[in-house]
Amino acid sequence: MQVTDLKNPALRTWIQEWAELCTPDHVVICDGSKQEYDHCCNLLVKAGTFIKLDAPANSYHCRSDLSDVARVEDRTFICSTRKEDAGPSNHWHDPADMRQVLKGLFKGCMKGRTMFVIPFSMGPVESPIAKFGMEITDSPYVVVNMHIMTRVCSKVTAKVEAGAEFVRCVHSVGAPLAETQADVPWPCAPIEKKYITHFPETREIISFGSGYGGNALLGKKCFALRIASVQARDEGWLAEHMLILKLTSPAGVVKYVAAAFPSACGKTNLAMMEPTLAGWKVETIGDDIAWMKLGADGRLYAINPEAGFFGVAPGTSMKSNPNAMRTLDQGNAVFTNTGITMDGGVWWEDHDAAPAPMVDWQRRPWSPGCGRKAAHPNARFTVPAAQCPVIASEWEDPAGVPIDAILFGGRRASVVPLANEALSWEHGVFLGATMASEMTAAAIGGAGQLRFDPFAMVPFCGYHMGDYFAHWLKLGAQAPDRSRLPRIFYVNWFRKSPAGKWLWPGFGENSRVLKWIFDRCNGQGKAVSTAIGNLPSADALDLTGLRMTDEDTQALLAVDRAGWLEVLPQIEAHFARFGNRLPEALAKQLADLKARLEA
Ligand code: O2Y
Ligand code: MN
Repeated sequence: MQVTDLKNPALRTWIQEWAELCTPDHVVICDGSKQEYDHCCNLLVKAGTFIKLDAPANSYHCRSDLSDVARVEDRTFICSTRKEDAGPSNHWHDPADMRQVLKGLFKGCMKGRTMFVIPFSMGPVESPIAKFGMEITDSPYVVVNMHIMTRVCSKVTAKVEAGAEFVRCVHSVGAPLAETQADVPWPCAPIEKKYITHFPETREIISFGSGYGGNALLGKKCFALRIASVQARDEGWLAEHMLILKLTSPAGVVKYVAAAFPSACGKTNLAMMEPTLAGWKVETIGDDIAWMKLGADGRLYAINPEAGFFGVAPGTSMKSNPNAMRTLDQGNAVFTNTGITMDGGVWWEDHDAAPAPMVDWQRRPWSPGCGRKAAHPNARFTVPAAQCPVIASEWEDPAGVPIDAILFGGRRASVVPLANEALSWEHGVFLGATMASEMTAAAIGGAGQLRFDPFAMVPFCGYHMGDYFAHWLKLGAQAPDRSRLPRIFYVNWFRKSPAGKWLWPGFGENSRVLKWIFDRCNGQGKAVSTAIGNLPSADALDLTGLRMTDEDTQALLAVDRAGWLEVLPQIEAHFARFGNRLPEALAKQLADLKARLEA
């Protein structure tokens, strides 16, 4: 299909205007076909970006530039008309000024390259919760990864042609090619020219200068979280940084759980977990993002808007996440910035295979003990979710799945117990709003200081987080039947003894906590009412087969009153950042907690 074939003038003009500004050599409208995927992979092999691997099947190794290896939060902007609407957690920029800056950068930026126009759906195309996007990009790497991570298809083009709404996404690696200039394997712009910009009022994303992950695959963090959080606020639903899992009891009863943890807390591992408790089953709906809407029956229904996993490779192993390893064994994956073994496979730190001489992520010779890491710490795999051996059969149900429990959590070596059930929806929102991890001694602020990441959304909320808290409260207040809303829990797998020993084994043993959560949602499961919430009573957690001392169990399930009282001023300071946009109800939750602790 040619641009001139497009009948929708809004779509056609938008593409033509960007093509006029960027001056690409060619414009291609993508169709999501296998030929298109293979063609882009071949282009990337020719350019030296990809190497076809011998194993797993139909998979590629990709290396990025040294300077382009992760999301760049300092170069990520929310360009709302009013600065106060972006809030204290975002970098704001005036939208008109930013458009001027971008116009300068995009002028001629695709010279010597092909402009691809990618029609994609976040969520199953026919789902009432799904939303469409069009991404203009000059990166075949983005085309390949969007094929895996979203639903790229001509059906979306047809729907947009027929008038369906779409989010306008524009991306360039920011590296035009002069007439005779040879390309490099990973074209990108220097850091000061990288701009990951969001225009929430017009639902636009414009990204310049980076080809990596969340900076360039605009369906993921930019659309499915930053823009979608604004759409969700305006339309009365939730766009969240949450995994979704299906939990089945030995009796065959199913509960669906959504869970928010900050990056690097094992979300993908939990989403694909192998329970150690006999007869229990965990299946995956999604590992990173959940879009949730109240259904006509008053329950909260969730879809995974993505179609693949963009997981962090280092640390992924048969111990930490056997189902991710099995998903990768099926092939059809892209491995970005991992090591390459001598037999044409991939390797990363904590991989199951013993380290042996290989080629590192920058394709330099590497051997164990050489003092460098073989994989970049943010090395990633992109792989279709459908290949996961524990993907739930209903993961693409257009209606979504009804959520029974919402989990929040962070890395807390002290104070916070293993599991805690909120006393109410408002208390649950308070737990989400006070999500935090402890900083290590090396981090600024020192050990014991908390880094707050409310709802794990600080890098991803497209508007003022005070208003975001209010939106969560409003959804609860407006629910037709509050008893049908999910119950909210706070979990902490990372508790340590004063001597620094992990108190909880984690991984598949987390199924013991999921069982208690399941029981609570089923109107069973014993809990003790405490000042901080409803905690599992010592006999409510199934610890059979675990060699835990009574002392450790007690430490995991106790209320550390003194510790909580010490934490309160940090919560107060955290809340103060939101000024008069902090909902009264959350200030009241904090005051009530203080009163209960001091009683
Ligand atoms: O560095 C990147 O671009 C990837 S960040 C990412 C990728 C997958 C899932 N979550 C995240 C995250 O930062 O939360
Ligand atoms: Mn994430």
